[in-house]
Amino acid sequence: TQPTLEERFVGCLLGLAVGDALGAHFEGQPTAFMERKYNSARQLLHSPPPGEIWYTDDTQMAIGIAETLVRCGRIENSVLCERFAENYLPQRGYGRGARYVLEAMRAGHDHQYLAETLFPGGSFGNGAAMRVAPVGLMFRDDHPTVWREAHASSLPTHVHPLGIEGAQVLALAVALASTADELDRESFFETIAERCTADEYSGPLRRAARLDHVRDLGLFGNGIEATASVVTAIAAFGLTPESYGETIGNAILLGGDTDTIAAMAGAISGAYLGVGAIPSELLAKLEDRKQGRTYIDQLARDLYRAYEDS
Ligand code: 8NA
Ligand code: MG
Ligand code: MG
Ligand code: MG
Repeated sequence: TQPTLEERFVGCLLGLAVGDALGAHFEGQPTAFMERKYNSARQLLHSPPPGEIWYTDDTQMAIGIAETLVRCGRIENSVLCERFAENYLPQRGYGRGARYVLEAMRAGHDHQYLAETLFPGGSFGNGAAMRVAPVGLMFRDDHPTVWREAHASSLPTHVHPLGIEGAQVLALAVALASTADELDRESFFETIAERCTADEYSGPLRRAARLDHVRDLGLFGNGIEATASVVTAIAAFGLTPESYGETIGNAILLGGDTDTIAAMAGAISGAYLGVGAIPSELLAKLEDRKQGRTYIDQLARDLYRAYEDS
């Protein structure tokens, strides 16, 4: 049976958080280490780390975006910055540039100038893409709006065209996944690729449509640059659309930026399959204080209601 749309909203946000929190255990590990430790995604999923799993900046910032959409119905820059700054906890593990920008935001300093000058041309890290999934849900019926609002959601920290387009690509993947009843892989990848302006995305997206073995997933990259992680996450989903666990497991087995790639892949998979597809043992391990599991579940339902009312 198909998940309801509300279950897809919840699946997307909790799928993002669980991918992030499980992936965070392996962040920065070389691929070879992961391959020695685990034979398969299934094995990784069946022997998760003991105790609670804690999410990182990826989920924390996705929460800020969802809160903004619930409150405003669109990306309102000042509200988004307020949510990012208020939610900011350095121990969640933010990117180097993001940390400077968010600390300036929090202190009431000129954070936009920093975002534009810290790196030449702005940041092309995957930080805009890792948090953008709620935008894909909210504007799922209207691709040009997904593209425009994903752009707006990037600007507080990521002004580099490749950082922005990475977020646009990921948001559109979420929008399409939340709409599909049975994934047509070819048209899924083509619909995203044809909206891209950067060959760095359209080329790999078209190759990902033809990916047929998990051993080739790593060819799309496992780094913190948006161009080395966004298509990887979408490709992990495209390889095993029927399984949330295999999707995030395969993403994590790549090593490198595991929390972020699994967060992005988990958000798409959850939007497609609904919250019921997230293994309950994993979901039960997700931290549940303050803005934890219960909060994220409710936030996703609030976002669903905001979507229905729009
Ligand atoms: P960001 O904007 O600081 O970008 C991340 C990194 O990408 C930067 O620190 C640079 O090394 C590099 N970079 C980005 N743009 C440029 C450029 N124009 N020229 C040269 N180098 C550039 O942060 P972000 O929000 O994009 O990063 C997201 C990542 O940070 C995610 O993986 C997330 O999980 C987090 N992260 C956390 C830890 C941790 O401390 N646990 C480690 C790595 C990443
Ligand atoms: Mg992180
Ligand atoms: Mg990361
Ligand atoms: Mg309506």
